[in-house]
Amino acid sequence: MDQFEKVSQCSALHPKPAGLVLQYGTSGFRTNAKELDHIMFRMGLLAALRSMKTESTIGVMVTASHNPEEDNGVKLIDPMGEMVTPEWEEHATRLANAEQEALVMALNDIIKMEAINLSQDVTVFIGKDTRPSSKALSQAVLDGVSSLGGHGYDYGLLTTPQLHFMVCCKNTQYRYGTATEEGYYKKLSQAFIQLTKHAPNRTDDQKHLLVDGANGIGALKMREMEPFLQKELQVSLHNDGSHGKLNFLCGADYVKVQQKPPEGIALNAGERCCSFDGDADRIVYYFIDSAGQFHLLDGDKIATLISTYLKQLLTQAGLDLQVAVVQTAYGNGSSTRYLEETMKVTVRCVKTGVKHLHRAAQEFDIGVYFEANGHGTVLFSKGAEERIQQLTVDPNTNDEKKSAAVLLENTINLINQTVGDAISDMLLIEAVLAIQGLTVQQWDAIYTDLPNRQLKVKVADRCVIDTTDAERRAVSPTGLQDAIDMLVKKYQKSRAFVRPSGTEDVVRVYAEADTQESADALAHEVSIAVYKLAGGVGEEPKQFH
Ligand code: G16
Repeated sequence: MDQFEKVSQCSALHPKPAGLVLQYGTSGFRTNAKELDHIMFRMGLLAALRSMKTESTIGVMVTASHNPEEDNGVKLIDPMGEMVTPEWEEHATRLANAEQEALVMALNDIIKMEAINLSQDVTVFIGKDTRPSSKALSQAVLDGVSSLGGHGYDYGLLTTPQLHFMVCCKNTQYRYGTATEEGYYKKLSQAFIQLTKHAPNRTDDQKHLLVDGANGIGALKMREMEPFLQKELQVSLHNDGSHGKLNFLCGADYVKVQQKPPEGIALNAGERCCSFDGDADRIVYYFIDSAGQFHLLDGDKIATLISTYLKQLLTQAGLDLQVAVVQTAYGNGSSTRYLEETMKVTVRCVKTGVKHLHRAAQEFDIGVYFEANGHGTVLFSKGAEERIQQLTVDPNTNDEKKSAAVLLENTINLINQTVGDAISDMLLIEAVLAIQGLTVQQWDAIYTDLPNRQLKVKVADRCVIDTTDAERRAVSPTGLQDAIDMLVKKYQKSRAFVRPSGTEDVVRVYAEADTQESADALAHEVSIAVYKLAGGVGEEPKQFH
């Protein structure tokens, strides 16, 4: 039987519902798990082709991250652990939407377009999150890989960033680390322990952290990692999946959007707490002050903390490397102003989706990228890493410079440069706070966020909204941007934008202004404009409570 016959036969076991069309979104395909069996089989096929084309190991992660438990999705991982390229996203959409009888033809089109040598070996690493649907869906991926004669390795339960890490380790012949979970835990924990040696007098309070695991995979993996940390970080794990529902009233997305602590954690005033999302690639920090007020330290505050720390070390080491911060339209206006005006770092604004931030960050010596929702990491160019490394071994370097270079080297080892990683980011933040002797309150006080609000609007077809200028302006439907401009003018220090979500069937609305009341009112008014001008369905949007 030739390969295509085998694909035909196997795909009949994973049939596509006729007429169903799904788009490759912000981070891959994502929808109700019941609609995904054929998508997973086909992404197995695509990963096999990508492996042939790149002559490398490719990753496929079965997860819907922050979405509710009944959803699922798939993220494809390229050889260096980054997201697949835009051209291959198009191939993914074509393959996903080919009707059953046209699948082999669609496959052949990609093979021809990419000039793929079908005799090439195929290796695909597969991971999954804790959703009940993930087991069967990852089997569908494996079926897709094997129907093209490839080897699929099922690593079972993993966080998304662990799989990115392992793919990168494998393809760099283990220069990046060992391609196992243990390799991941060892690399990160050793770097963390080295860094905390520079903060020798940490108290028990400083070593203690509350973690909300979103009832997801991050909680399981945090528990596995704890022994490697040798009590240098003592975690109280909540929402660990033992009873609550995934992402329900907890997790990074809930905390960021609702601007309140998750259920399932009793917070004492001043206690440091962080929340992961469902696949542990996002993190936000927060605390309650003595007056009971909630303080959120989101991706913008994380980017500020880390870039300040890196800039100080570079100055101390005498290295003239350029640090830039990459944000999206959701970046709080105060953070952008602080970064540009006070810290004098270059700030770049790109479209939502870590794939866009990652590419922009690669253009700098050191690119710190974070979405406000807590999704991000730091990238060091090869040249920057080499210069730091040289300084650690140069006999002519003075002690102060050498010590800064060693800190930078350990910092690089602690960071998962392949993608945003809640566990790696958490350890980095803990290390930076310790080294700089900062409390969470002092970190929070670096600048004050402009009050803001995010809302969702249901419309018949969210694709009617098209945007430009890194999603800050809507070009369709007609009249929507004019309406937003008029509404924004009513408030002080105000800004608002709308964009179709790439992970949920909604339009997202963001507004910020000088007071919370104004931000809430503006977000509500913009939501109504979206509802009226972009085909809203169901009840008219209500103000946030
Ligand atoms: C994914 C992407 C993020 C993005 C988020 C929301 O996160 O990786 O970059 O910010 O979706 O996207 P949207 O607003 O288009 O729905 P995750 O953590 O859900 O994979």
